Amino acid sequence: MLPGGSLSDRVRPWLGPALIAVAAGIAALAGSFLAVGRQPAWVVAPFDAFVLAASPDALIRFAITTLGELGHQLAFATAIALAATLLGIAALPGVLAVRDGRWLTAVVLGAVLPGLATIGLTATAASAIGAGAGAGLVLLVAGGLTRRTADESHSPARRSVLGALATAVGVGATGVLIRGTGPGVRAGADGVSIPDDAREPVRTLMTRAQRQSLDVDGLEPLVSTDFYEVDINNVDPDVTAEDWSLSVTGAVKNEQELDFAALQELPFEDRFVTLRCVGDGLNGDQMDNALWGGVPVAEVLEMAEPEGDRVILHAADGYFNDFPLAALEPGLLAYRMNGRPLPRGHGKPVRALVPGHWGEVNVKWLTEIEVVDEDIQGYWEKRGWHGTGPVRTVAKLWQINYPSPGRVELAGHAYAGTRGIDAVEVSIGSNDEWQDAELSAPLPGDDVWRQWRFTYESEESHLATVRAVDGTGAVQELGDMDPFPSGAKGWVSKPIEPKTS
Ligand SMILES: Nc1nc2c(c(=O)[nH]1)N[C@H]1C(S)=C(S)[C@@H](COP(=O)(O)O)O[C@H]1N2
Ligand SMILES: [Mo]
Repeated sequence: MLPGGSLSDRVRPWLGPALIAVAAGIAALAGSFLAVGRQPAWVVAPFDAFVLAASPDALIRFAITTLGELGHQLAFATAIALAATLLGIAALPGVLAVRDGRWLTAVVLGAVLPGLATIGLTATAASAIGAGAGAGLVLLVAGGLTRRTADESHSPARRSVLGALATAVGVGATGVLIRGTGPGVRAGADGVSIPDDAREPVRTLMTRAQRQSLDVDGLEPLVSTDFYEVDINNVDPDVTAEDWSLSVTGAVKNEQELDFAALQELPFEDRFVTLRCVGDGLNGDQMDNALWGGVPVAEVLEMAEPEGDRVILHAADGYFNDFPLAALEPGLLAYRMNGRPLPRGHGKPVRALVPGHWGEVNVKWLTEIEVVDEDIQGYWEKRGWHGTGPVRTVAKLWQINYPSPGRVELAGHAYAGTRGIDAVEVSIGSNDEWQDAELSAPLPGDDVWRQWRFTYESEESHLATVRAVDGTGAVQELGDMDPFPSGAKGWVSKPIEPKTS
């Protein structure tokens, strides 16, 4: 007999138990999901954090700039595979008991060990009970089918392996059916609708944004309907207002500790603020606007009396970022968004908004403002990004319409942080003749985007290019289109194919 043959003879008896263990692992993570949903207590969450911590920076950068959402999904799939493997290993003593025909022992071990592993990983009883029940159910089915076939070889029969896998799939499908696959709460899906119980200033400002939005087919209005989300988590922190507090520490005269009730006592402001990620592609869509409500950071800083000139903002997900205190001073501690409590995906209960700066310093799930007098490296700086400063100027070309033969409508949004947008210019065909686009009337605020629209006649294929001019008169920069490391530079160009009939 060939050596390969004998090897496969030695491997084969283990294949059944291994598959049952994998099924138990999958059912455990599915049971945990069924019990707690896509929450930090889900047993996959700690694996997700591990995958992120263990990934080389270059890989993370590639995932963010090149793969985008797919990068997140790959990391997530890795976390799920790791969780299933570890929980499967935990279930292995139970699986071996199935093989030995000790059904009851199998179910008890198969439930208790993955349950204990889950308690250890998440410190949450509900999650552990879900995991234990899922894995236990798989062993119950596998054991039942093994016993009934009374397999002489004591190797689990094919039907018990299939039964185990089917059970795992069943638990998983039930979880997805009941909990859905999205994040705990879909943020901003109904962002633009004004809540019935909206305060009067919110109603007025949101109505104004609706009225001032240019009427262009397919173009996002001035308050984003689907606000982008960028963060280091696949499972976002879930911090309740009751559990939240903010401390102001470090180089300050009076350290502060503020709970949510105390924050709500302080003066409140409604502000339109646009955010853009430094990783956003030149014509990408990681740029959005909302009406935020919260407390000016200055209120809290005044009580603390800072004695340093830089701050580190810390968050519940371990994220942190450092930048000049002067940039934070005009900022907002936001706890409302478009007339509703701040959604989980955008930093519930409180996030920082830093006027005119790249998204990454707008720390979500904010827990601490640490004043320092030295320059340290924040989360993304350690990974090679330079995204703690003011945003670059950009005009997006997000919509191309052909309303009638020979007629072309171009439109998009333009943003330059606190410099504001003075003009958007369009060039048709060549880059030496620029014409002014129509702009939406400015919304109140120092850090808000504008929409632009340009309509013209043409019957030939050509290239259209757009660029913005900021409030200081500076024209949008040309340069490296790659967002890494300090934001995409360049002008957006698109091929235009007018309808001729
Ligand atoms: N705690 C925390 N805050 C964070 C991040 C994060 O990963 N963790 N990501 C930052 C980045 S890179 C961006 S672009 C903005 C995005 O905010 P949004 O998800 O509300 O659009 O949040 C910033 N704040
Ligand atoms: Mo970002």
